[in-house]
Amino acid sequence: MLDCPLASGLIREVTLARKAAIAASGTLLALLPGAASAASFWPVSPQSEQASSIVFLFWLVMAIAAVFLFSVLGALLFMIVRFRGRPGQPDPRQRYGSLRLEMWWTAIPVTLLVVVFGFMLRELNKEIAIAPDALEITVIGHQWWWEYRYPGDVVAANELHIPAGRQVRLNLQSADVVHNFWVPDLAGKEQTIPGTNNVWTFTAGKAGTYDGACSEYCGTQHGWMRLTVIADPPQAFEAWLAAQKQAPVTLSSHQDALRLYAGNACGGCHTIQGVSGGKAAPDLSHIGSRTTIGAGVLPNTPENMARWVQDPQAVKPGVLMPSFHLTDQQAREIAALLEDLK
Ligand code: HEC
Ligand SMILES: [Cu+2]
Repeated sequence: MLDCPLASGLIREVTLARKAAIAASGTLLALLPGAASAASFWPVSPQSEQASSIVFLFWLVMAIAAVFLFSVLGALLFMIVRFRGRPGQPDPRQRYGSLRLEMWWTAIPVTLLVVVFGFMLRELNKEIAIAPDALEITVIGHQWWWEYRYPGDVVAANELHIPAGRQVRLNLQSADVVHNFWVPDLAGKEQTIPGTNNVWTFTAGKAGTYDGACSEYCGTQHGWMRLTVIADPPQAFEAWLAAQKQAPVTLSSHQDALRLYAGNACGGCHTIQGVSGGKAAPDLSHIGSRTTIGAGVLPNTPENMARWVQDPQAVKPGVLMPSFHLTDQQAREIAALLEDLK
């Protein structure tokens, strides 16, 4: 039988399919720890009223869908077994159209949609209500990082500090292409569109750190356009804001680094308060106090800072910052300066 080309071909196919299935399940297992560590992207762990609204709607629709899924599958299974063809049986009576049935299966979905729409309107109204004491922050999406502008000329990047328990009113804008601001535990997604101001509000229920990301493809490094929201207790937030207004004090001990900073025209793109006023790139006045570099691509350590400054194109290919081919020594000096800017 194995001489038959069709049969041996089939056996080969089946063996291949089995191997592929085993490989695929292995990959899935390997992915599991990764899936677990991405827990904060699980949409069902809301930490704000707004995210709770979304989760409520999510479960409502899931529940309705589950009821229908199981009743349709159950009915199908029943029919398959109960009315299966038996030997010698004639064809069953055929039916063409039934006005009564068609009315039912139009009326039920319409009612369901109206009910879901009603709930959605209720939640939406909560979502867009702006509290009188809301803190207004302008969020500007850039390829591939986030700029935040607070009242009182405070500018920060990538890590958004907010006061816990107080509503924030974000003005979402873009410097280049469409991006999408998304922090799953705190709110739904909202776009940043060039030339448009999209208002977005949420209130972090409790202090904590919440992961987010750009969720609309915006160019090669879209995947490294992460963001973090840090909800501080109100007093800690005020202290943070006050500290941001202070120009860095340790500049004088980094004269060589400042010369390199000027010589490589870093200040044409970057701001360091009291040194340069570039607007095209993240404000570096307090870069030393951020936890990551390059919108999440590297943890902020002195070694990583030197790596970034020396060759950002190697760390985040395509990034809109040129590599300056600095020597190791030069990169370390600039990194020491930057790490000191708390
Ligand atoms: C042509 C404009 C430009 C110049 C010149 C430039 N950069 Fe940048 N830089 C950028 C951009 C854009 C980013 C944001 C990259 C990203 O995250 O996608 C950046 C990011 C950075 C970051 C990380 C900031 C953060 O918040 O994570 C550091 C540090 C940095 N640059 C230092 C320097 C230094 C030091 C120089 C000079 C040697 C320099 N840059 C020159 C455009 C520039
Ligand atoms: Cu983006």
